[in-house]
Parts: sequence; structure tokens; C-alpha cells
Amino acid sequence: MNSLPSSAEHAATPGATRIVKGACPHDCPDTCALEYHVADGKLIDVKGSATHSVTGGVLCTKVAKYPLRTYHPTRIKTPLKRVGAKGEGKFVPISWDEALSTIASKFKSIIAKHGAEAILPYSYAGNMGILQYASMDRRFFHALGASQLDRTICSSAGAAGLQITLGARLGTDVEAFAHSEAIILWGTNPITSNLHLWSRCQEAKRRGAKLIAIDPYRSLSAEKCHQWLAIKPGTDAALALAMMHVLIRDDLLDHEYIAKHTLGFAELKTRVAEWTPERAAAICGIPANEIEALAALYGGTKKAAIRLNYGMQRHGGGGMAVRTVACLPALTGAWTEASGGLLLSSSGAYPMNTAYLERPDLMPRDANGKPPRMVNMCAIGDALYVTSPSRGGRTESGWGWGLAAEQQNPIPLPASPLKGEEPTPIHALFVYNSNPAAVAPDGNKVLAGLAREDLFTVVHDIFVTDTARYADIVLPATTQPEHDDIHRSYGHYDIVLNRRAIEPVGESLANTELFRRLAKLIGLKDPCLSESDESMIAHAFDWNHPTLAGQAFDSLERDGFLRLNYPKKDGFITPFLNGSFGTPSGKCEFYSEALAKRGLDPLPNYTPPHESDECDLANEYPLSLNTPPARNFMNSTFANIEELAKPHGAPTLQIHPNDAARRGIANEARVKVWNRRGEMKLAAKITTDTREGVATILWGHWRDHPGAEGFVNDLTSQALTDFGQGATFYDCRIEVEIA
Ligand SMILES: Nc1nc2c(c(=O)[nH]1)N[C@H]1C(S)=C(S)[C@@H](COP(=O)(O)OP(=O)(O)OC[C@H]3O[C@@H](n4cnc5c(=O)[nH]c(N)nc54)[C@H](O)[C@@H]3O)O[C@H]1N2
Ligand SMILES: Nc1nc2c(c(=O)[nH]1)N[C@H]1C(S)=C(S)[C@@H](COP(=O)(O)OP(=O)(O)OC[C@H]3O[C@@H](n4cnc5c(=O)[nH]c(N)nc54)[C@H](O)[C@@H]3O)O[C@H]1N2
Ligand code: SF4
Ligand SMILES: [Mo]
Repeated sequence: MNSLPSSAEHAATPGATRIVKGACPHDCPDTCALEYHVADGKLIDVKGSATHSVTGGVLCTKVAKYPLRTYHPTRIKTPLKRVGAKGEGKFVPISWDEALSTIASKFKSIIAKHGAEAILPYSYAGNMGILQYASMDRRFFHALGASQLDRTICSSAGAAGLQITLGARLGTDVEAFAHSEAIILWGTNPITSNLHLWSRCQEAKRRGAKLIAIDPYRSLSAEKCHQWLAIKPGTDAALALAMMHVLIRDDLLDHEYIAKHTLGFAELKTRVAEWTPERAAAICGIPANEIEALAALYGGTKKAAIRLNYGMQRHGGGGMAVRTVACLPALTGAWTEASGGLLLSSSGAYPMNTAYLERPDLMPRDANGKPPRMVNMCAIGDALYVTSPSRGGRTESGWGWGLAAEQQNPIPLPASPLKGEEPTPIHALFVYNSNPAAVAPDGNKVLAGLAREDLFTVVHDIFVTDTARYADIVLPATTQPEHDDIHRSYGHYDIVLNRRAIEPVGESLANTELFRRLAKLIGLKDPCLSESDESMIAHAFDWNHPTLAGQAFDSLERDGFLRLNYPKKDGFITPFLNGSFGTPSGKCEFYSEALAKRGLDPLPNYTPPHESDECDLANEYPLSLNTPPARNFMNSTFANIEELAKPHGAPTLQIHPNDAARRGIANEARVKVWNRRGEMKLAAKITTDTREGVATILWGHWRDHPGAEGFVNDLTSQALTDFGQGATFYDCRIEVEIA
């Protein structure tokens, strides 16, 4: 490991508290600047930085209790070897030497027998630090020639939608929301998932702004807005098209902005002429007069901000929905006000040295110059479990995945995510920063895959998660105060530095150090595979880029954070004030030539969900299932911390009184929820918080949570979105009955 860096070096008097600057690593747009309070080498408290304006000295409940996680009694402290059956969770401690040499020799024999593509890394955003998320790990798997993982589980549909319309992942400055006159929370629940944006919304509300939530579920945030529009899941694009219809019909437009900075207004006008509020009302389940009022409010001020988030993306038409909603601010000229516009993600703002950090050039190429195959992480169930393109047979082949595909899932399956004539099955899975047994859709298939006797699985984590229970080797990972890192954000425009404050707990190793050691042991020779964390931190951004002009690493070290240079108005970043969109035309593209060239609809449109009210399954499975994240957890992270899990309680199925009455379900009755993919038993909670026709389970528990049998993601689907090949967790039909 590296020696403790400068900020941690000040040897304090015994008992005295030392403060080390950090960054929150969790998958949250706020990327708070932290202060680690350390006494006698122990982390005693974590506070939000008061000088970092976005954080404002405030943390969410989860991270405010961080020492509980860092020193949790169930933390993995040494490498472990499985001694029970896969899934049983029985392990014995082993040394790092034994663990790493087992992995190295297993990988070598798999490569010799099946080729390196039989090895698949599986990682996501357990740690969003630039180093711990994607640096040495990527270099290692690239040099090995392993299959590539397409990391699509969260934001790829929305990223693709934004790219088409705006050409960039940039948006309204989170701090400018405080000055908006109208705020639309569209498919987002910031009290849970974006606390520091919510505090700005509240400030705007106190100043007289009108707040509206568009959501099938009356979330904690929707409850505190002036109005809740209970939209039918997956129909947001229809609503946006009708809003544009009204804006154009009533001339609530910024003609100058449209003329200068947009492309295809005439074509858009023709398209939305068909989208009367009445037509949209029939699709969205929102009355036409409410659509009219929403459009009038939105068009009545340029200080109208849309916080658009993932609710609408996790449906078959999610990419098109984002592309369509993203057209709104250019029509009214809301981009000309700092407190107008739209925010989905700001992650595209940073001048990243991605090629340097990840070294894709290390990947081997086949005779046609193609790099190793790509496996979509949303379809890990199929990728692990169905190892043949014929899908039915092969149970006898020694791949050992047991149950026949038909037996497991009688509905027609999507094409195998393993491309090629006779694809090589995955023989080794290396999981870190993720928990696929809990977070990936179609969980029964994921578990059947993880249970394959011929699959060698390694899990690097802080706890024995639902996935780690299936591992052959489990490796202990550090928590954020135990390693160095540098962060970008997807909700603000700052770089935040994280300095190591304490020694690693037990024998835990950071992701970067793990892959450095493994590369050496396997005999991978490229010098980049031994680069230090400090050097990668220094090279993570292009410091000569205009967005960093006049800024220096030294100030980052001193303050813990710094803000990128972007056009400002009233002191806030206002990215599209003067147009400068990232699209091929440099304009906001109502009409997209890039889509037309691919034979796709070049204009905004409504694409129904895969499992819509009109689909073939709707009679058998009349309800939609919505499974957004719970406030006290971070995806499946924190759900094992008693102090956070207890206040949340057992999972419940929230169901509308009319849907409950039709099924004779009383409040708190135990119900069975099922579809052709899986089932779950839990208590019903009858409430008008979820719209009729939609049942809601707040998600984040681990599989073995008391009070429920079965699991949320056993019900969800591996089908992908229209753009970006993203996940469709909320595009899910179910039926419910008394258990
Ligand atoms: N506390 C906490 N914070 C988190 C997370 C967590 O698990 N816990 N997860 C983090 C991650 S990984 C992410 S990606 C973000 C997610 O951040 P957000 O996208 O803001 O997620 P939610 O806050 O759940 O809000 C999604 C809302 O969309 C609604 N919804 C579902 N379907 C539709 C639809 O078709 N249309 C519309 N309009 N709304 C719909 C849901 O009911 C839900 O209220 O949050 C991050 N922050
Ligand atoms: N039903 C349903 N399913 C969903 C969603 C939903 O809304 N509904 N949301 C989806 C979304 S948006 C996302 S982003 C995914 C999230 O999926 P994941 O990114 O897999 O999120 P987590 O469940 O938090 O798992 C992260 C794991 O990484 C570990 N970890 C943390 N830090 C480190 C580290 O430094 N090193 C290593 N090696 N491990 C570390 C944590 O302990 C944890 O076990 O889930 C998706 N699944
Ligand atoms: S999870 Fe989000 S709100 Fe909580 S401390 Fe981390 S960045 Fe801040
Ligand atoms: Mo996510």
C-alpha cells in the first residue's frame, strides 16, 4: 500500500481529533465533500464540509453514520474460501497469498482451456471514486483480454436520450434551483436520492416557486410538492409531447432562442400538432386540463427548472422519453436563465483522461481487429445461465447450470447476450463494486448462474453480500476513509478529493491495490499495471483543458474541492446560455439526422413500455410493479446496517385501495406477488400513495430480509431500453393475491 498521504500525516497528540478531507463515494448525484474526524487512528465521526457550497455542512442519514459501516462487526477482515455449497455462505479465512495464487492459477487454466473471454468482470458504482470505479481494474481486465462488461444498469438510456437532443451530459446548476419560479420533479424523489437538490427546491418554495412532481407514486418528495401528477408508468414522453403542443399552440416560445440554437422546429411543430392534451391524457392517465395547466405554468416563466431523473428511463421507451422531455427548455428559452433548464446529469462536464486511466489499447484484437466481446450487465442472468444460443439444451454439457431454460422461464427469451456462433460460456466471474444477486433483474436466472458448479466466482467487497455467498473466493475491500481517490460528480460541477484518514481495517485492500497485485502475480507486464494511486490521481483529469484553466491541483489539496469553469449567469453555471450544444449541428436537435441515418424516428415521440397496459401479458398480469430505491439504503448498500434497516422496517407491497378491494386484500395481509419470472411474499400496505394499477415496493433490502420471502428483482425483467441498452426495472407486470 501507499504510505499515508500528507493530510493524514500530522501526527496528533494522543486523544486529539484530526480532520482529513474526503469525498462521499456512493452512487448519489450530490458527491458531498466530507470531513473525517480521526482520533488515535480511529474514525470517530464523518461530517459534511461546511465550506463546500453544495454540501453546506449537511450529510444524509446514511453517511452521517459512517463509522458504523467502517467498523461493522460483520465486515470481512481477511480473504475467505468457500467451504459450504454455493449460496450457503460458509467460508473459512485464508491468507492473501493463498487467495491471489488460487485466482491466478484458476484464471491461467481457464485462459488456456477456453480463452480469456471466458472471464468476465462485473462491477458498478459501489464506489464512484475515479480510481476505485475504473482505473487499475480496467487496465487489468483489458490486458488479460477478458470479456468486456457493458455498464448499462443505471444511466445508459438517459445518457443516450440526452446525447441525441443536447449532445452533452450537462444541465442546470444544482444551487440555481433555489432561484427557480417553477420546478418539475419528473421521475425523481430527491428527498431520498438527491438531498442537496431538495434543500434548494425547498428554498425556492419559500420564495414562492411552484413545485410539481410527475410520478406514479406519491414519494416523500411528491408529498411535499404543490401538486402530484400521478402518471401511468412509462408514458412520460406522451405528456411532454402534449406540453409542447400547448406551448406551440399558445405561442409560449422564445423565438430568438429557437431560431439561433435549435434544429428542426418546423418538423417538431408538425409532429406535436398530433399530440393534443386529450390524446396524451388517454395514455398518461392525467386529465387534459391538468396537462394544459402544467404547460401554461412551464411556459409562463423562463425560470422553470426540470429535474429529470431515472423513473422514466427504466422502461422500454426510456431513451426516447428523455430525448423528448429534453426538448422543452429550448422551446421556451429556459436555458437562458441560470435557474431554468433541465438537470439529468452533469457527469459529462469533466475533462477526464479516460483512455489513460483505463487503457483500452491494451485489449487484444482478433483477426478482424475486434476487441473482446461485450456482455450487457443487465442481462447477466442470461449471460451466466443460458450458455448456448439454442437456449434449450446443453443441460448435460458439464456447464452444470442445472434447470432447463423452459422450466425456469416459460416466456420467450431475448437473444443471448453472448454474441457469436457458438459462444464461450463464462467460466469465471470477478465481482467488485457491485452486488448482482441483489441488483440485477430476473434474479432467479442470476442465482441459477451463480450456482453453476463450473463457474469460478471471486467477490471483492466490504461485506458478505447476497452475491458473495456464491463466491469461491471472497476478498476484503477498504471503505472510503481507508484509501485515496479523486471524484467527479453527476449532480454538480466540482472535483472532490478523498484522502486516506485511517489504516485499512483488517487485511482489506483497495480495488487499485488488489489489481496491481494480481497483475504482477499473473505475469502481466505493461508498466501501467504498477502505477501508484498518487500518480493516477494526478493524471485523472486534463489540467490543461479550458474547464480547468487557472486551477491547480494544489488548491484541490488545500480545499478538498474545486469548481470547473463553465459559462455563468448570476453566479451559477448556465451551460447552454449561448447554445453551444454538443450535437453534430451544435444546436438543440428537435430533429436528429443521426437517428434518421440509423433508420430511427428522427423526431421526439412516445414509445410504449414493453409490458404496457396494452401488451399480451396485461390480462394475466394486470398491475405494474414500481420498485424505486428506499431512503435509508443506497441500492443494496447499507441494508445490512441495523441502525438504518430497522427504521425502514420489512419490505411492503404498497397497493391502491381499489386494486386491493378487487382482490379482497386487507391492510397488512400477507400477499403473493408474481409473474412468469418469479414471486415474492410480503405484507400489503393499502394506500393512495401509489396510483391505481401500480403497486410499489421500495427496494434495497437484501434477499434474506425477515418479513419477506422471495425478492423484488426476481420479478423484474432483463429486457432493454430503446436507446442505450439500459435496464427496465420499472417496466414490469405482476399479479397479486392473498398468500
Ligand atoms: N437513499 C438513496 N439514494 C439514492 C439511491 C438509493 O438507493 N438510495 N440510489 C442512487 C442511484 S444508483 C440512482 S440511479 C439515483 C436514482 O435517483 P432517482 O431517479 O431520483 O430515483 P428515485 O428517487 O427513486 O426516483 C424515481 C422515481 O420515479 C418514479 N417512477 C417510476 N416509474 C416512473 C415513470 O414511468 N415515470 C415517472 N415520471 N416516474 C416514475 C418512482 O416512483 C420514483 O419515485 O438515486 C441515487 N440515490
Ligand atoms: N428493482 C430495482 N433494482 C435496481 C434499481 C431499482 O431502482 N430497482 N436500481 C438500479 C440502479 S440505478 C443501480 S445503479 C444498481 C446498483 O447496483 P450496484 O452498483 O451493484 O450497487 P450496490 O447494491 O450498492 O452494490 C455495491 C457493492 O459494492 C460494494 N463496495 C463499495 N465500495 C467498494 C469498494 O471500494 N470496493 C469494492 N470491491 N466493493 C465496494 C458495496 O459494499 C456493495 O456491496 O441497482 C439497480 N437495481
Ligand atoms: S450519499 Fe449523497 S447525500 Fe449522502 S453523503 Fe453521500 S453524496 Fe451526500
Ligand atoms: Mo443508479
